[in-house]
Amino acid sequence: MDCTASRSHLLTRPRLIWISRLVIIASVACIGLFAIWQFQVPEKLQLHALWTTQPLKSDSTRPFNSSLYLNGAPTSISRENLRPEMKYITSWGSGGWTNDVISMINLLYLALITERIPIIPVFLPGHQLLNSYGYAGENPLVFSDVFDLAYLRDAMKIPILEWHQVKGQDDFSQKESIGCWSVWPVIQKQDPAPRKSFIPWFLKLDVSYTKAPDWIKLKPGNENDRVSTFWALAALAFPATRQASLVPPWPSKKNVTLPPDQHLLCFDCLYYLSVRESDELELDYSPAWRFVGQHMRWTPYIERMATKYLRKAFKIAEHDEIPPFIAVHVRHNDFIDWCDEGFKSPDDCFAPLSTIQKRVKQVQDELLTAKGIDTMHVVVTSDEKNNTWWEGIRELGWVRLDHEETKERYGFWHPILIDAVVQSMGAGFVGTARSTVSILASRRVETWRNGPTRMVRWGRPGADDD
Ligand SMILES: Nc1nc2c(ncn2[C@@H]2O[C@H](COP(=O)(O)OP(=O)(O)OP(=O)(O)O)[C@@H](O)[C@H]2O)c(=O)[nH]1
Ligand SMILES: *[C@@H]1O[C@H](CO)[C@@H](O)[C@H](O)[C@H]1NC(C)=O
Ligand SMILES: *[C@@H]1O[C@H](CO)[C@@H](O)[C@H](O)[C@H]1NC(C)=O
Ligand SMILES: *[C@@H]1O[C@H](CO)[C@@H](O)[C@H](O)[C@H]1NC(C)=O
Repeated sequence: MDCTASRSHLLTRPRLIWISRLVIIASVACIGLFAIWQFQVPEKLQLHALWTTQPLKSDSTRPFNSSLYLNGAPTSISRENLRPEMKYITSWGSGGWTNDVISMINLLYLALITERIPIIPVFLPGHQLLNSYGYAGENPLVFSDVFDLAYLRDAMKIPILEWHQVKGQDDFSQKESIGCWSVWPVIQKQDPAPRKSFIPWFLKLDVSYTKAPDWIKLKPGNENDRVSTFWALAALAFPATRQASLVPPWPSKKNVTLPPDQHLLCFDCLYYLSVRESDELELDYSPAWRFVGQHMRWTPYIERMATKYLRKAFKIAEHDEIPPFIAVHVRHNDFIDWCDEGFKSPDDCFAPLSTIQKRVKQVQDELLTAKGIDTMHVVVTSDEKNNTWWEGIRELGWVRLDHEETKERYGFWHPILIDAVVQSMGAGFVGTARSTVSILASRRVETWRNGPTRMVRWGRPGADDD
């Protein structure tokens, strides 16, 4: 109805007052409802009041219009969809899930400092998992199903695209050739070829790589350190340094040779990146963590799922509050390859439960002293399959999540996704030194919960003794 109709007839003075009152009451109610709604996003999860470090208020209600940064809907060839006046950057994952999450953190930070629009690919199972899990294109995990992309865009104040918005991933999408930089053969010497990844295959990209210059390395000539610096790679995004660094490209699978693309800048591997020292993500000043990683909040979907698993583990009814707890991550299996010489058996190499218990106690004491919070509840997540070991966990009165049917019911990725979210919900955290899973979990607990953390050292008997 047109609001101006019959105006003079309706608006006598007392009516006007009534209407303005109604309008005020309605607005107050709306604002109230909005405030409650805003507040209820975290409340809905029934997290304990301890978790005060809430995310900044997201403007996620405003839909992101990807066509502002693309020509339109996904096209069969990506360059048809890229806008000529804008610049883009992308890269591929090629490791386990956590490694690939770190690569995406690095991609986003590189996008920030080069002022390019990042295009994020899906996560695919890594090479090492291929034999046990069938073919690589199975189970692609979309970044925005796990990470709240609207929140991340707001926090980073940059547009962020995903590949499925750029290029169709159906049978009609075409294989296209593109030139990318290759970092991998520069930062290590065992493998002289570009880093292998299933992502170009998944995206139907036929890549011709150009070997990046030697000066990208943080420690030139040091073969034991694979790190290159953010700004070395960023420099290659600009015309003069790029031009000065060009060498003949390797031919692609389709035997096409192309120099590194300037419109859509791409790298084979962005896992090993720092600004000033190796293993920087663990350190307080890490810009990749501060400008990107800390803003990669979970989607409500995956957070709800983790909460459901926690409730079941603690035997808590659906709407009851989850008590504050200590999250523990114990990494075993292939870490046996990294044990000290002469201690390559699990019992010699990995920390015994008594050591983990000691660290848990320290975190509990710290929480009690600093915040007056009693955290008798302990949740253990691990890649360990040995039931005798888990029996030891149970005897300590600690709980585990029931992943008996997780993969079958929800899919390939869900055990580690749910475990990572649960780890990040701890009031405090105890992890395994040198595990990227533990490193990200401890950064999340420190940043999001202001919680104490410890890393248990391992490699030989007594490795964690002070
Ligand atoms: N469900 C589950 N899986 C785990 C856990 N810890 C490790 N894993 C598995 O082991 C894989 C380790 O691969 P990444 O995530 O890339 O980590 P990594 O660098 O190989 O090993 P880390 O240094 O521990 O991270 C994970 O992706 C999981 O599949 C855990 O606590 N729960
Ligand atoms: C998105 O942006 C495009 C291009 O500016 C515009 O035509 C379109 O109407 C916008 N869509 C929405 C839903 O705002
Ligand atoms: C690839 O292309 C080059 C140059 O066009 C040609 O000399 C070479 O024979 C081709 N190689 C293959 C395997 O087709
Ligand atoms: C299983 O774990 C127990 C307790 O940690 C250990 O003693 C045993 O050797 C392990 N068994 C295997 C097959 O690794």
